[in-house]
Amino acid sequence: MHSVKELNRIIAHFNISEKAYDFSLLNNGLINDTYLVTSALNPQYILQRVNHEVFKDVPGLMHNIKLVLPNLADSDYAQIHFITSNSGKNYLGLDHEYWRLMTYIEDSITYNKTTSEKLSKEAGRIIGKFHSLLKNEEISTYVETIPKFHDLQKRKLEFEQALKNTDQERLMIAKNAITLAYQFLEELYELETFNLPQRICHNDTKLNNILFSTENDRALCLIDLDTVMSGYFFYDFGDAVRTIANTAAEDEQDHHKITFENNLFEAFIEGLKIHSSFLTPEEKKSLALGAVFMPFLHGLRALTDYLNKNIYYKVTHEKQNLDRCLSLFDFAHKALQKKEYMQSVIQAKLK
Ligand code: GN1
Ligand code: MG
Repeated sequence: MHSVKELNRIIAHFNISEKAYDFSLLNNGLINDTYLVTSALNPQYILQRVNHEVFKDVPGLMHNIKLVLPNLADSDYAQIHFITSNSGKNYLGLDHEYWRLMTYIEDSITYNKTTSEKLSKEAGRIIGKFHSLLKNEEISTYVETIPKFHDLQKRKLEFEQALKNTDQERLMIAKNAITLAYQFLEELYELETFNLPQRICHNDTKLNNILFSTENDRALCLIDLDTVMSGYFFYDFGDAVRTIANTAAEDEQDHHKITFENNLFEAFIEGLKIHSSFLTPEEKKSLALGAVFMPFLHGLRALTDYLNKNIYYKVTHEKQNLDRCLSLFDFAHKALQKKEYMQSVIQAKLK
């Protein structure tokens, strides 16, 4: 946590009018530090310190954001502007840290979970919109800022490395989760057999990365463009489904509360349908398994981090990564039971 004095010193390096600003920490992300910047009680900007332990190539990441934004300039998609720093870049490098300043979109809100079909449908619509605006992007002009970010083999290797390095106590406590991880790995190899196009993806399309209007519940745009780079559409699909069809928190310990809600899933597909003409038949076939894959992959990463003593994600308690893993595995299991159902909904609606 930075002091107001420090934050004012940082913000002074950006091309904005000089005022005394106030800052409040927004606690949603697990990686970066995000502050809401206000003046005279009015929200004005979002200031972020980018975690360069996680994002090893911040200039590359900001290059990707610069490339992607003009494509998203559409009357039906809200625009986020990055304020230039006094060196003319869309970020500031200062004392070995990286900062960026973005415009605040008024009358907007994010949700960690929802039971609303309207919001679920809107989430599907905006993700389809994002992809249809980017469908012609030249993949090779984007930097792969976290190589193989959602690659199963990479995450499996990291998990096995963590198993070797961890202590006996953690191995005992995580015993169930480790057994479950190996069972899922068997299930998911099928995904590697699909022939899918690489796309510029958001790569972190959980519900709380979608901005909604407070006035009419319309989805405005996707936020958190840190992981915009190449990927497969089922990544963005699966990340959305795991946070929309499931109304429980990512680290919910009471697994009875973790459910796969058919009505929210169907509403999401209804919304996606509006902008789904870019999808290939093979991509459509990959989606149901994608909704199992993404919660599993995030669960595996959380388990790996638990075994590594919480060096990657911010945690509020020692076992939070393990709780997150078990909750995500539980949802992955519930999604797997709905695989045929998901396939039939997708087939019927995304023609
Ligand atoms: C991390 O910090 P945040 O919430 O934007 C993670 C995502 C996970 C998410 C879990 C770069 O994102 O992959 O889905 O936590 N981002 C990175 O909620 O690892
Ligand atoms: Mg993110």
